[in-house]
Amino acid sequence: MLEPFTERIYVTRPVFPTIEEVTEKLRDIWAAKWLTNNGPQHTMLERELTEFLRVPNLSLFNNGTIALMVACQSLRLSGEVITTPFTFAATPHVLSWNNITPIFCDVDAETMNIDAAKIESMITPHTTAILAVHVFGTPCDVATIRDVADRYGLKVVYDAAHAFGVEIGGRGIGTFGDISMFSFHATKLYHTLEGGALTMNDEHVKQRIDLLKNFGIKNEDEVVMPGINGKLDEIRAAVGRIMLGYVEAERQKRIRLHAVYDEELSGVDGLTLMPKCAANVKLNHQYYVVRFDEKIFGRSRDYVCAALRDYNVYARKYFHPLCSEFTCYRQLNSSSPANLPVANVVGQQVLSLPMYGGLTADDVRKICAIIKSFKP
Ligand code: T4K
Repeated sequence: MLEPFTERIYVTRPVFPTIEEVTEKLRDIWAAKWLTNNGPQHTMLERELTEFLRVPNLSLFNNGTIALMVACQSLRLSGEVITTPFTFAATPHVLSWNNITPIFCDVDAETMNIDAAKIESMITPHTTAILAVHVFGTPCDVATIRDVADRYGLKVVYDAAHAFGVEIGGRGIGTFGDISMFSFHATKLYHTLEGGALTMNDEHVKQRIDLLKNFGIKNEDEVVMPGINGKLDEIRAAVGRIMLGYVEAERQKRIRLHAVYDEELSGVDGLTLMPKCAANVKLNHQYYVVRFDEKIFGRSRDYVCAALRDYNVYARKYFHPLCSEFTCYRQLNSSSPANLPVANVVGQQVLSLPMYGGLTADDVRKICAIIKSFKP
């Protein structure tokens, strides 16, 4: 038996800036005596991220979930929204919180993203939008989604929580659809501790969003819509400005680890590795996921996940259970397994392996050797 790791290896670890860099920024904030509500750090981070993500407009938020809630409000979505069951709980929950019924569409067997070819069959007179997720940073089939949305007059919102810095043909992923949401949670490639953003091509949509995230307050005398508090504070904005200096180096480290995983695991019968994207797609390598076909590999994903813990490796079953299996959604017609054959298989097979710049190539080789040792 291989030796277990001496310390826990988690699925991810946040990138930490130096204490000195943070202290320096805190001094600036203390000097400015400004903590939140559109302060100077916030203004500068919005500008810097707009450029970094190659988008025309961006609005910062205190987390990705509130940002997505506001996105739905800003487009006045209602009725039914077609989405994917293979995502984090936040995606369908924001629809429910907006009194919208999530309609689950099956996913593509390769990318694990919403199967764009199946969306049309899910449209009813109540459908107002498509909420697609670039799961694990792999871009959705944006052209087909735009086409079906245009033909039926639907809005398109992308949950790009996993897709920070992803580009298609040099175009920021946040420029596709009406609105895209990014999460800047600590576990993401780029973070502001907690935080998020919406990006949009239409400047008027940004204006609505900026009102909605600040209680609908237009000025001291006017509140023009029922808004919420979605504001990012100065300390998190300052951390975000520092973290922009770290993101490319972290991405490069993950590119190397991704290559080691590919090298060590390709050719193992019963494993499906990360999908390959078109050559013009710039990926962020935030996650590394593998699918285990029990019939061929000889062990189930659940077996592998549990057995890895004996070696101190804490991989995660992102995303299992499917959102369509949650007690709050499983009664929906669209949640029936017959409607979601591919998603149900993917949900049983998928495992997110450790992926963060603090890992060494040897760590990854050892994780792969442990996995391969499970094969009967
Ligand atoms: N849409 C999608 C598709 C998403 O994936 C997410 C979030 C959202 C929307 C919502 O965005 P936010 O509102 O969160 O901005 C984590 C994250 O909390 C969540 O942001 C993320 N997706 C999801 C995929 O993963 P958990 O419950 O798995 O996190 P947790 O606490 O188990 O952390 C995972 C591992 O990370 C830990 O085992 C150890 C490590 N860790 C974590 C934290 C917080 C650290 O080492 N240090 C830390 O500070 O949800």
